[in-house]
Formats: sequence, C-alpha cells, structure tokens
Amino acid sequence: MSTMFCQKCDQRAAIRMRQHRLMFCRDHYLEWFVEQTQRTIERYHMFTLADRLLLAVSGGKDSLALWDVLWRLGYSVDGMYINLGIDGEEHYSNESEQYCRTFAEERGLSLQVVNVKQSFGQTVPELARLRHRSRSKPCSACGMAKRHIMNQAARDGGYDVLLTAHNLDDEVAVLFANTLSWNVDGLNRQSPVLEARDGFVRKAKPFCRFYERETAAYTLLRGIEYIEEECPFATGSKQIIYKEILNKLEEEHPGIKLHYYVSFLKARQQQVFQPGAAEKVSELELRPCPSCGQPTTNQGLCAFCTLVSKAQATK
Ligand code: Q46
Ligand code: ZN
Ligand code: ZN
Repeated sequence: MSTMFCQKCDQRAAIRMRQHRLMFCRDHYLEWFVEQTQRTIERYHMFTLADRLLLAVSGGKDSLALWDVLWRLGYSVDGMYINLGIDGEEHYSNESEQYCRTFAEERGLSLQVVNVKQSFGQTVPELARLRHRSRSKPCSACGMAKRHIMNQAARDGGYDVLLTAHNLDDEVAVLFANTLSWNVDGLNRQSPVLEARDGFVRKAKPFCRFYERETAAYTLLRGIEYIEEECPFATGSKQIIYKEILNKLEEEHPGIKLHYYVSFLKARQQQVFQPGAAEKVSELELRPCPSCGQPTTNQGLCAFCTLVSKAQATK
C-alpha cells in the first residue's frame, strides 16, 4: 500500500477517516479533534466557559479523552468517579478509580469519588441482586444508581451541566434499539443536550458526533493512560451486538452511522417523535423523594432510595 500523507502538512498520516475523507498526522489530528469538540459544543449550545461542568469519568478512554479536551479548551470541569464495587479479573472498579485519580493529579484537576459500598452499604452487584434475584447482569440497577448519584452530585455541587462521554457508536446503538422497538419516548429523550427540568440537572454529550475509533485514536496519540479492561458485565450485551451490526454497515458505507444519527436529530427537531401520553402523565406526577429530594414518579421513596433501604434492612 502506498504511504499516506497528512492533508495539512508533509508528515505521514497517523489516521485515515474514510467517513470524513480526511487523513492527518498526529499533531494535526489532535488539533482537529479538539476543534471538532468545540464545534459540537457550539452547534448544540451545550455550555459556555462561564458554566461549571461536572463530568462522569469511568477511567475508560472516552471520558478521560473528554476531560483532557475540555481542560485544554479552558472549560471549568470537575470529574466524578463512581466506584461501583465491580471486581472482574483485575478489581475493575478500583483499578478504574486509580486511572482517574492519576489523570486528575497529573493535570491538577478536581475529582470527586463516590464509593457505593462505603456510602450505601453494598456494592452495585449486591444491590442489583436485592432488586432482581433472577437476573445475572446488574446493568439496570447499575444504570439507575449511576444516574441517581450523578444527578445528586451535580445538584449538591451547584453545577450547571452534567456531562457524559457517550460517543457516536454509543448513540447509534441506543438509537438502533429505540428504533427496533419504536420506543417513541426513548427517541424523544435521546439528544446531545437535555434541558434541566423538575430537579434533573441539564445534561450534555460533547462527543456524540465522534466515532469510537476517533476517540480511541485521540487517547492513544495524546498518550493518555486508561483502563483497557471492559466491565465484566458488558460482554454479550445487546448493545455490543448492535454495535457489531452497525460496524458492518459502516464498513460497506463509510459515514452511515453519522448519517443515521444526524438524520435522526433532524427528524427529532421537526417533532416527529412527540412525547407519548404515558410520558406526559408521568411528567405531571414527578414529586421529590422524601429521603434524597430527587424527582421521582414513585409515591414514596425513589427507586434508588428504595433499593438502599432494602439493603440496610437485610444487614
Ligand atoms: S451498566 Fe453493566 Fe455498564 Fe454497570 S454493570 Fe458494567 S456493563 S458498568 S456501562
Ligand atoms: Zn500534519
Ligand atoms: Zn431518593
């Protein structure tokens, strides 16, 4: 194969992005990536330099890459790591925490850590077993706990926006799942930005237009160290299967994932996915949880506090 060169200088290309018809050397790629992040932030009016941002970091490549980019762009962004108490082969949660701590220390950034076992008495897999004894994967309880803890931290800390590092591959996998079941409420809620409402903090996903391959290349070329091990519960998930299918499509049709996502956002903007009657009713019925004060549709405690009180009762 002939040598490929950067489109901006005479260096060898470090990355070729068929979907954008672009090739860059290391330095020009890093520059492009930071510029594109800023463009996405502006395109969707996500936040400004005046906002206080809280970023959910997992120790993985996407969240650490996002923290690095926002820090370089001069945003005021703190990190938040939730230690879920997941073991895996290498004590997955503790190792991930260490990557986040090292990253923050090296750059003088502020990181908050919540250890679920220490704060709520049980690890996430233990809490999940209390909820659904029969299920082998703790993912639904895990997702609920993460959303709850993040929102609480953002509210308590007076942050303007809560950020996550979901990339395009994550977004199209969710979109695919929502389209397969015509989950109109899910489609309506899927957005690069979700405005604050009824006790939920404003949320944004500045990496939503980057392919996973692009965030991986940024982390690698920037020399950011991150946890390579995946959560042991991630294997065999539907999301991974959807990602594989979408990757096959992308191989044949470079750019199709971005097209799928962008066309969806356009349709959403045209209000093709109006919230269903069920969601309208539940919106009206949101009330603060008597224990934590976060919004819930439950009559008494919210789902997370219910689980934690169960855990305390079993001790
Ligand atoms: S939900 Fe499930 Fe993830 Fe929680 S238990 Fe692991 S795979 S970390 S995004
Ligand atoms: Zn170059
Ligand atoms: Zn609660």
